[in-house]
Amino acid sequence: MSVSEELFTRAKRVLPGGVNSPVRAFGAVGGTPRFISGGRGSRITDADGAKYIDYVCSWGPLILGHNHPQIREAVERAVRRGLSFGAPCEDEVNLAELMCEMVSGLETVRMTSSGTEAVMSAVRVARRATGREKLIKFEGCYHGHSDAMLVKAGSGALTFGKPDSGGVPASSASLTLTAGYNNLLSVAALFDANPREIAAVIVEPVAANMGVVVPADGFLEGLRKLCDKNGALLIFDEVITGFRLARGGAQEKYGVAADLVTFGKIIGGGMPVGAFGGRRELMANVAPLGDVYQAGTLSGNPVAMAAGLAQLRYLNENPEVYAAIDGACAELATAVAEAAKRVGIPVTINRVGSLMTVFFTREEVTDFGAASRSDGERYAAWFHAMLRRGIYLPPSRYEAMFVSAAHARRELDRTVSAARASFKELL
Ligand code: HOZ
Repeated sequence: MSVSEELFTRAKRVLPGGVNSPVRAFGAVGGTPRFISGGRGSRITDADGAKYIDYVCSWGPLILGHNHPQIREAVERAVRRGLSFGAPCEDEVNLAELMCEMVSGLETVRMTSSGTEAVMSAVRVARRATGREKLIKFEGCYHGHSDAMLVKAGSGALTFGKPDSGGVPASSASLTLTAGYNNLLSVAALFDANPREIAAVIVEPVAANMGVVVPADGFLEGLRKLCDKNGALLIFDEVITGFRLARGGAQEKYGVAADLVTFGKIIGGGMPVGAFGGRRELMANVAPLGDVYQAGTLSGNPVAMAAGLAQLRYLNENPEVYAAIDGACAELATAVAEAAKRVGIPVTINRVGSLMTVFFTREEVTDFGAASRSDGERYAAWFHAMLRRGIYLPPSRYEAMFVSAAHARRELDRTVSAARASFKELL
């Protein structure tokens, strides 16, 4: 029995399903999850000592790779000062200032401990500001696990075939209306059917929790117009895209301004952090300024703030990182597509910047329907064939692959040759 197998056996006795977040259980691909003992650069090592080139990168925050020296040193310095105060600290101001400098339209932010909390609170602000209760989200988009967002949700919910969660009161789910991603007509129809009732439209500007799905030309602009026309707020969930697609995230890349933006793990450099923010007058609804209650002992935690600040400072001072990781991911997507073509395996690869997904399908994947028609069994077989060759992919076809600044020529070449051999194994 491997160490990971032993640990998983023990874990299943004390953790539901042996994990603390469902996708990690390898339920969609089968087999035993690898328990990770360390990471450096693009590589992780499991409890049995096996090394992998990692394309999960903690689901996105590790844009500079694992254990980046500048972030580690910032954390070490912060730890020496203390772990948590439950009181304001300087780095939360520094981080908030830097975020507002990097993201246009962001005037005030509130730090949280996760993206889930950030979304939950942004939605509350939108409801308060508009005096309306209903929300529009998109089928296959994932915005964390608050009650209102577990309606036709992506990510782990989709991976385990439960886009609508148990335990969510029907009354709260009924306030969340779902539209089709890239389908503006479906959004317009919901506005028409619910006049002056929609508080906000929330969207992943690049969907990355049903696999990567690219926003069609005009989709995000169309949402902006529909929200303006109907007096609703537009919330961009940039938990994955924020500070990854560009310094200013998807808003900068696509030139569309949201009213409220949510951020996640990337602003913690690997530590548990989230945030939501937007225009000053909207955020003035948040306690203690306004009556939208939102709080957290570990919000603005000094160690997490130090890590996030070090990472964002690096990105701000070295903007060439973006061109480098986008180029690396583009090259990878092209080479993997060619490898599949050479052996006659139909794949559709969706990529935006340093995010990509390999869908086993002949169809274009522009929405949840197409993503779900891709071949999940083939993905699972490919996942394991790659894992055996030392490449760690997301253990679900409904998640994104993340390329970091530490994925250099050697890693890309190794990944492509592993992909070639793995595709052949699927024949
Ligand atoms: N839902 C997360 C990815 N979109 C996975 C979280 C985790 O398992 O760490």
